[in-house]
Amino acid sequence: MRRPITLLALASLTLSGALAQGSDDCANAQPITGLGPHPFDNTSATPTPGLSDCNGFPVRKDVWFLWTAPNDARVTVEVCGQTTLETRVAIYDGADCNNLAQLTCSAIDCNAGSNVRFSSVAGQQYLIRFGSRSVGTTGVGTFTLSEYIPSLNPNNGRYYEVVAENLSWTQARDRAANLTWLGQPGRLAILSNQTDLDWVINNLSVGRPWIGLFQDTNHPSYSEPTGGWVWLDGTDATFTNWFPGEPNNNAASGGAEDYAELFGSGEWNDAEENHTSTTHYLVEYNVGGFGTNYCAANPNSTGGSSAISADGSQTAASNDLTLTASGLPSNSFGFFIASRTQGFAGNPGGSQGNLCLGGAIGRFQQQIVNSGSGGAFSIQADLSAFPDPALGTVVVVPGDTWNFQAWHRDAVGGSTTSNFTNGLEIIFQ
Ligand SMILES: [Ca+2]
Ligand SMILES: [Ca+2]
Ligand SMILES: [Ca+2]
Repeated sequence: MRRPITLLALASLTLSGALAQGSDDCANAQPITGLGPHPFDNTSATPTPGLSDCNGFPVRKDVWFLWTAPNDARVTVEVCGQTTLETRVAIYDGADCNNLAQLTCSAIDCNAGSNVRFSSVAGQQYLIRFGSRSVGTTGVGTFTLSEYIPSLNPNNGRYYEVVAENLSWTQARDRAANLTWLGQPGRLAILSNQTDLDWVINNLSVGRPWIGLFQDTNHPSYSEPTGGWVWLDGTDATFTNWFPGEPNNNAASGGAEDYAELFGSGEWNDAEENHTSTTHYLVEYNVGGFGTNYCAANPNSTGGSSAISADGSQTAASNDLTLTASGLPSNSFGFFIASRTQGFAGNPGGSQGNLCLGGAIGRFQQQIVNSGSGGAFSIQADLSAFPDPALGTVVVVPGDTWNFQAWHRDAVGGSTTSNFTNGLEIIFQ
């Protein structure tokens, strides 16, 4: 009589495991593979004791999955339309339940269009911890894993991504720096000219994100509320787009407001570091770009300042260097200049801009270009024939350091003048 009961008990256990749709315990996390929908059921799940690591909140009545990533990608976990349960989802790198390395965690608010997203590496495993947001609720449904592709801004070659996670500015900055896309690290977006800002507002649903702008209280021009605002790349905020009455350094808590958030209108507000209404953060990936910008550009007639960037290859032998100037006034002529030496001269020859090169300055004069309607131009720079005022042309070799800038025409107050981008230093390999 005992034998059938034992078998029945065993069958019941096996059946229960197969239909678990997520394991109650991390140590037995249910293996899943592939993109697409995966069923969950946390109706009989119990809490993981002491694990309130979702920005200070627990993932209640959690069930665990161990997902093996099919490829390198940004991956979105989405539940909206697939369950009535208000969920909270945490993602951990690897399979080690004793040393959980959290990548992200968030409540998913379908009214706000939010989701949870993380970077995956082919063949690596990730723990997905799925549970309820509110006390006393449980549910069933599916969550869907899909590949996410950040949006390319063709004007500047950068990819953008809005992340829905309610973090402090500093937490968001650090999270962004740990994201990767096409091999490039992310950063909170630098919207240092009208062109880049307009593209973001016209092409992305931004929510209410943090951006890469903060007030440096050690800056020589620091003063409240408007002085000392700098971007994460170290450049001063010469172009600004504050909401009327902002910045006001006037937090509801009574504290300082030294961090910038972006409104859907494109306008900015200074906010306190832990501002809870800032529910998203805006990430940019400077894919393909290399070199180091230096020497700030003065604002041009767009209200913003222009910037120079490089892509292609940093290897001299590849002879593949594209120089791009963006944030320019539309339909303006210009050209690129190069020197082995950095320098600084304000308003040279009556220009509105700063010359950031010194020494012998050569001009890629055969390549006069026009910024067109997009306010940007670029050239292929021939590394076998760099301009040199004394020698005519020189060949770029590994170990060479070169500095670049673009000069461009501008029209200010009805008179024709000129301006410069910031500088860019490249060390060739
Ligand atoms: Ca559990
Ligand atoms: Ca302030
Ligand atoms: Ca404010």
